[in-house]
Amino acid sequence: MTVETTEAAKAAEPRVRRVLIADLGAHLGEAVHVRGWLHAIRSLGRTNFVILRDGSGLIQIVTPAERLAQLGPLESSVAVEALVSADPRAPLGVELTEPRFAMLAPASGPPLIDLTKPHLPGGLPFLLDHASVALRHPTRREAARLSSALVRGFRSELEALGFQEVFTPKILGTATEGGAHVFPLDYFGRPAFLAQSPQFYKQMLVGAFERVYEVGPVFRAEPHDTARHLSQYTSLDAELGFIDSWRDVAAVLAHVMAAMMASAHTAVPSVAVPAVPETLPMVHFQDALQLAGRGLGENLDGEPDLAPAHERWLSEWAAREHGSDFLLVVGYPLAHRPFYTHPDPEHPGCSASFDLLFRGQEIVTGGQRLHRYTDYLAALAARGFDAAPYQSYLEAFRTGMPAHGGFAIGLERVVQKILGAANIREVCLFPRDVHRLQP
Ligand code: AMO
Repeated sequence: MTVETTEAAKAAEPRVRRVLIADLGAHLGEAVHVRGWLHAIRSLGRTNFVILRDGSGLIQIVTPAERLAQLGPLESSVAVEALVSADPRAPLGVELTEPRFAMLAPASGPPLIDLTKPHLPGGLPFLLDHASVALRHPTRREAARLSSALVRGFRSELEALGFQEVFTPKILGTATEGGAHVFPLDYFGRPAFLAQSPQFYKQMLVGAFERVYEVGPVFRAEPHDTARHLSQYTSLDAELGFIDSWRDVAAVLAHVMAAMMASAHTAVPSVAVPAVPETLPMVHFQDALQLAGRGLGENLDGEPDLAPAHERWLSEWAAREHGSDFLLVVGYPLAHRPFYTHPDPEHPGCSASFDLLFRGQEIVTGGQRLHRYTDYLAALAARGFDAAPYQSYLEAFRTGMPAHGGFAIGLERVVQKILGAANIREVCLFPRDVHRLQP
């Protein structure tokens, strides 16, 4: 049997419809046409196995020795006609036998990265530099599957709750989360910025739709070269009107988080996803400082924020005290939240806002917003900001804007913590950071 040409493979295509590897179990005893990449070749004594990989999975092909020599280098793409035979040891319960291979696109040589091992060799920078090859490895594709499953859960729960999906601009005339960490750009001769968040737009759209959500990229000119900061990440935003307090927002967040985890569990059963308590355990910011301070033997009185070490300690505390991987820290000092944040009427100087910690890391920020025009003018003035650049945003608050609030989930941080990845870049297909602009 010879390796057919690409033309011959094309001519053969209509005769046998292509079957995806994940679906082969349903074709036991049938002759099938599959396509994929030559993932690995294993020889066990007199038996040789070609492992073929397509977008859906891996399959073992029992291959006579004389046909092995005709195959191209690993990672070549090929078409295979073969018989689906039972193999109780295989994950799908089947293997392929009696194969006929046709070359579709030969690799020009052995792949730069050895994809045949259970774990990818090479350090993270090397794997990121060669992402187009490294991402072919099954372990590197897990994060992408998990990300899309989490987004599906986010969307479906919010749709069920009557939220409208919206798509807002990513080129803005003003910064939304403060002037630092913003990417400036030249917009036809005028200064503009890449959106740090859809914050202003989701608030304005509460006036139109009452409940809105968005899944989209946001940009932060993060100078920090840390394991949890990217310059571009995926923000899962929601905003809703007619709330009584930030507690209504936190309740929606708990539902959404549970739906995201359920969706992840269904789509990627091999990954252990955390249980989400119906009511998220919470601790007030001041108490969180004292707890973490005592726990770590530090005096944190008067600290404006929790450092990463404190977040880690608080998460361990929540796991011990509440049996929860999640902890809401509520009531951050108002002075350290963005100007649109609503004060907490019950705690002077504190904001009606929260962060959600998950396994030692902040993954969500949310809360109630100011909704009266005059409150916005006062908040901007208190920070020494000129109100003029914000006029089109502020217009919404002159026109009967109800009490409202929302939250934003950092998708990559959630995936990082579910998978236990040491670095956020491991779970992002093509990360952007202070050093990385390629690929
Ligand atoms: P915040 O700025 O806290 O809030 O961002 C919300 C969430 O986004 C994630 N995040 C990041 N992830 C990766 N790399 C980064 N550089 C990065 N920065 C932030 C975190 C964080 O919790 N408008 C508000 C949200 C709101 O109140 O609705 C905002 O953007 O998971």
